[in-house]
Amino acid sequence: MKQSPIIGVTPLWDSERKSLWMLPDYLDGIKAAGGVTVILPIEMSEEDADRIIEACDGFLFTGGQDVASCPERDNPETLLLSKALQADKAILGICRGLQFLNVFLGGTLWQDLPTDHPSEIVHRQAKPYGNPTHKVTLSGELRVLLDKDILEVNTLHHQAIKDLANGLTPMAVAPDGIIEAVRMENKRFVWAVQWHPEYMFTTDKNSMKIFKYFVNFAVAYWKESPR
Ligand SMILES: [Mn+2]
Repeated sequence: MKQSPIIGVTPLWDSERKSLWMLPDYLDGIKAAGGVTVILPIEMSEEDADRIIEACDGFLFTGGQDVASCPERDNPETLLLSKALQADKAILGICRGLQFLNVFLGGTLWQDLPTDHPSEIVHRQAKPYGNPTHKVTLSGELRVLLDKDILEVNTLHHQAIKDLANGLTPMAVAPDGIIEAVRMENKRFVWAVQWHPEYMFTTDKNSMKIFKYFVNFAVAYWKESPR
């Protein structure tokens, strides 16, 4: 029987309908990399969160609302992230997921790039979202994983890291200085990217490599404590 790690995915929140939702691309990326996905709840007690942390081998923190603007997401994600970090589970953040990790650890954000950090680089591209539109310069483990210095990425954000939190190391920087990927020191796998590999993995092998690397770390956790 094939056994795959379980990746808990933070749901998106529709504030008009008061409803959870999900973009299937996130789930598809994890699935293609060999993980089983579970969409997490919005409301949970501390005990619920402990049980969820036990049950999942890794966590994907998805994109969406500005950090600190959506308590429906900020509250459960704060609880989950603190417990997932404590348990040293595999964590991948995408877009808001990167910004959330930075703020959680004490960093700050540019609230609106066109207003607060204007540059030549357009960080909020038009469709199709699978097309890369700006470059990032890679460093550290991400550079090693992808075996290249420059990566072309898509970009769908208007906020970005301003002051990097202590404990985070940059792994990709845009030409205007915006940090677009980080990893957390002293953890087995806590990575986050500002771009959207879930829109690119079907055509871009670099995006697939990031999902696979994440899922492979989750496999290691699952093997340590099989259910
Ligand atoms: Mn960007």
